[in-house]
Amino acid sequence: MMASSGKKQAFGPMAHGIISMLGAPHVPADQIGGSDARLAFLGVPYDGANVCIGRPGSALGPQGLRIASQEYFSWSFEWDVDLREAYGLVDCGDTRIVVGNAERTHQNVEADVTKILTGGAIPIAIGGDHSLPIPCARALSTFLGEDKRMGYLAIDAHMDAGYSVDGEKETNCSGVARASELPNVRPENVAIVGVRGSLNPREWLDLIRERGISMYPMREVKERGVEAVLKDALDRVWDGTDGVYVTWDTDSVDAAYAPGTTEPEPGGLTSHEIIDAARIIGERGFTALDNVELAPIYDLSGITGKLVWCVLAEALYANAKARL
Ligand SMILES: [Mn+2]
Repeated sequence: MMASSGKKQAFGPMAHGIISMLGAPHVPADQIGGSDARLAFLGVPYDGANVCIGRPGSALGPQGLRIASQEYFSWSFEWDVDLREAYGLVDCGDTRIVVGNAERTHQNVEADVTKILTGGAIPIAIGGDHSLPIPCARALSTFLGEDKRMGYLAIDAHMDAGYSVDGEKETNCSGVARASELPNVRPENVAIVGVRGSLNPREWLDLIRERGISMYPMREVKERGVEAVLKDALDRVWDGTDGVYVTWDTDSVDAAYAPGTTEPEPGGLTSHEIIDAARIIGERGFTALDNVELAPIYDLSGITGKLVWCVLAEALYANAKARL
């Protein structure tokens, strides 16, 4: 449809057909290689590795984010970038979940993320609980190869440095522990931003200190500002590395701005700050990205889903402007 100016009209029906991320076409992960996609969303509706916290619900995260994304257009006046045009955006749908088995579910995630990477697209994985970066970072590590180096940035209220929980190693609080064990990840290229509160047991801090991982607690973010801290953290994860995995836990945001998460924590980033952080990360670049622990069942006004979409979109707009 043409607008009166003669240009293609953007204000058409926003949501129609099958609900996908931003209404993007559905392209299965194994067909990314034959498509023009440069960025692919992958849903992982799984919260079965949730061992550290009391509330389920993040399995509905991908569905919730797809619905929230329907509220937005793909073009932003602030960036003059159209996400669907810039990235040939697609939605791979959801990874096949193996009920009751985190390892086999993670194998499926790893296979799908590997297909997206080898197909030439940036994977954006949507959880699901915070075990999600374990298979995703493993896929990126293997994709880069042992002769290349990889950085890992976590934005999270929690250190997630649990070596194991009751013998389980692929849990929602082990992401940083597993990432820092990957063969081409050096601990000095691992950084965590936004940690706060006493849901962080002593042994997690011990592991972080023993391995030499950088942590920027929320108190430091408040004192120095999100821009200064993010720039330091990005300098570390990009120092001598060939790719960076970014994992973003919704609970890094203050509970007042992001109630729709499994473990809402007070005293976190404001919505302004997390959007700024996304812009800074997008400008510096990322090789793969996730969002985890969005739990629509606690998101009574739908604001958390909208925030998660806006933050991801900001990172993608900034990345497109800087390098596409
Ligand atoms: Mn967390």
